[in-house]
Amino acid sequence: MNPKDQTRLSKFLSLVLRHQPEQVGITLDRAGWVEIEALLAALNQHGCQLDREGLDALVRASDKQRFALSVDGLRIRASQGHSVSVDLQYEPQPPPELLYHGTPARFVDAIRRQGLLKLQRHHVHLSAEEATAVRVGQRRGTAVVLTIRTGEMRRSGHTFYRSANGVWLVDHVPPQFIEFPYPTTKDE
Ligand code: HQG
Repeated sequence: MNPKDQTRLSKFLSLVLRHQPEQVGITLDRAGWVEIEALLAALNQHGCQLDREGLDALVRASDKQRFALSVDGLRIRASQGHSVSVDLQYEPQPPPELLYHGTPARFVDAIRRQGLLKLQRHHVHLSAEEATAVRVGQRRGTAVVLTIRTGEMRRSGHTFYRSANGVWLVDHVPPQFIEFPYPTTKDE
């Protein structure tokens, strides 16, 4: 499969496994898993040619390891990013002292007032690497990287989780724990 087709398929798989399983007529279990056989049959019925080998290649190639296979290799789920109601059952974990969040410059004013909100997702997503935060913010415009005092947040009672692919997850980041770069610009 060429890289362009692989990206297109990976995006569609993210859509199905995180947001709209009903698009291909499947349901996820409570922890977000689906039987691979059922998924492939459903995808093929909806005009998406993919076999087990192709799926395995796609899972391996995902730059952010977006998808996880069950230990027995029979089921698959997205590791994070859901809007459908699932409980991924990650154990709480102490975060490093600082984590990063990349956002487009135009959201910064609202974030100063409200902190980081999870909006449609189940959690606010934070990364350990600044470079990752830049990439996330750049998806929608000029990226501003916020530094989050996550150690301090944890000591004040906030619970953190880490997804199978290394994304840090938390319910909300109140503004007092956010360091904003200065000056921030609204230019896009
Ligand atoms: C912003 C991708 C205004 C927030 C990425 C973000 C990530 C606010 C946007 C993953 C706000 C939500 C998640 C507030 C937060 N006012 N804007 N109070 N609080 N925001 O996509 O973190 O490729 O739901 O800054 O790489 O951008 O899909 O979250 O800009 O890991 O695997 O509202 O999605 O991964 O956007 O991205 P999102 P995100 P995948």
